[in-house]
Amino acid sequence: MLRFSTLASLTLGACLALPTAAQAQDDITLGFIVKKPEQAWFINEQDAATQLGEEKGFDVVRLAGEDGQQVLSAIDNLNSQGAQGFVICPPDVRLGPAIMRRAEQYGMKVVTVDDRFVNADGEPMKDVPHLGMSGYKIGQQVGNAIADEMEARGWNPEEVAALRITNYELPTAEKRTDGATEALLERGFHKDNIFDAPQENTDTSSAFSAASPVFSKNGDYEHWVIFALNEESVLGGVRASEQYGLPAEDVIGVGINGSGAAFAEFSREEPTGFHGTVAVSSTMHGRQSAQNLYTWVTEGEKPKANTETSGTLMTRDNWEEVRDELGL
Ligand code: FCA
Repeated sequence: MLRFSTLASLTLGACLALPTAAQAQDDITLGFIVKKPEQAWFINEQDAATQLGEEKGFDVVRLAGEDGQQVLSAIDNLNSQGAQGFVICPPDVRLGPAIMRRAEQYGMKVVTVDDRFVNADGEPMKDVPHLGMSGYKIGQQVGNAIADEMEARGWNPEEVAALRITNYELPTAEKRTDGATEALLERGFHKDNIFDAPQENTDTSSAFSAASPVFSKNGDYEHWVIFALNEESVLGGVRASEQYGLPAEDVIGVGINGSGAAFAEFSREEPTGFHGTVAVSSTMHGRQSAQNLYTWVTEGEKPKANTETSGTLMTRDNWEEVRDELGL
């Protein structure tokens, strides 16, 4: 009796084990690592990827990678969870080669979102599929939106200064502020009236610190325009202009992203110097990059080397409409 039941349970165990093992082969786990896990843009990207996973039946592990060490631990962590690959917006694009080495050790597939890896020569790592904004074009939209609003307010370009918050270590940031600069110059902005505030990071506090001294050193200008790689940074500039004592009607800040940071600003009772932002669908960025990786893992089809997305100007007047159109 004892023997029979042992045998029976062994047989039963083997039967149960079979489907589990077969299923394990189909189980897909993908990581989604972001450089700024507290920013609405990245929360939304991770949410969208998680949602796609729920629809398609794969797991998404959301991780923070705020510096190189944290990214490498995140990859180790993913490996211990059996992940087949990950989407990443790296904290520093120059970490690309180190990140790829670690991922290759584990046989993981990698796609980048938003910020594209560069190699030791500073060139994009073209063999790692990427999805990101069309930085220069979106920058031009920013410049034109500022120029339109300057005209609407009847400002004389001679009396207008620009606070350009820059981040030249991040190629997409450089393209965005270059695009905005070119558009402004084409629209008659005075080159000598542009003042740089190099930020150390891509967030509001680093922009605020970079911007404050620029206002105090250039007190002669009546009107200011503000642009940067993203709206978080433009908001840092706007907060610095307020602290310096500039009224909202003398400031035109235009950002990029169209995330919760902009919605909160547009929802304030009184308008601020934050005039608008070029909104891009973070929902689409998160969903599409996860989809690309999933297709690669499950069907072996490597995604396109580079996908560039476009944007729509969002202001206090239309932000809810644009938000809904972009599925934000
Ligand atoms: C960069 C910026 C983010 C967002 C993203 C698309 O990573 O830091 O704010 O604009 O590109």
